[in-house]
Amino acid sequence: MTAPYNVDMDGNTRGGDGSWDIGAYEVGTGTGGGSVVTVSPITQNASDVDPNTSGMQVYTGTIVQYSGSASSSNPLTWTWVYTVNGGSETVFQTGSGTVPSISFNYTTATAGNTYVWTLRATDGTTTSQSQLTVNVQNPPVAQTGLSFASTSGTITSPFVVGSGYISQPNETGVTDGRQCHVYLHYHQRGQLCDPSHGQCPGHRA
Ligand SMILES: [Ca+2]
Repeated sequence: MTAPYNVDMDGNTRGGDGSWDIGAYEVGTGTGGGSVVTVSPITQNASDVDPNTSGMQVYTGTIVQYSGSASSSNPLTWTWVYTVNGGSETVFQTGSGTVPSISFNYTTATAGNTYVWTLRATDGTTTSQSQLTVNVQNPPVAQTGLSFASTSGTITSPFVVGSGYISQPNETGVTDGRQCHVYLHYHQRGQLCDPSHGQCPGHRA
């Protein structure tokens, strides 16, 4: 509509929030709108790895998905932000409409850090937010022996997993182009040695 019919008696643009409101006033914009923005609590798909410490703890090497939602009768703009150890805010992702879940990779470099995640939503007038505090820890190190659960792994054909073993049901050779890569990542202090090849360097029987 052309002026002066495009604004209400308070000067708010009619239809400015995407809907043409019934009556003399545009609802939801300006000081008299009384808009309500609701933001749900933030949830994450990783469990609290340290039940003996208050708050939420995750291990390094974990990719954690964060979810939340925001609602209002007006169109919303949302922002996922985080701080590290009380520092300034970093915008992780922002947009409008439905709030998407996000994934964050807690690399080994994040050990010992405290992250505060914030999901913030605004309709231009009212802003609401939810927060979740997360402490990042190194995963536990095997104390005795060399048997411990791997934190991650990928098995590809022709290898299969069954009964606690990795095996290959069909024989293949080097000429078939098949290769077996075994990567061992361990945090045990000392040296990994093979007793069948005699004394290990630095090892005293
Ligand atoms: Ca805890």
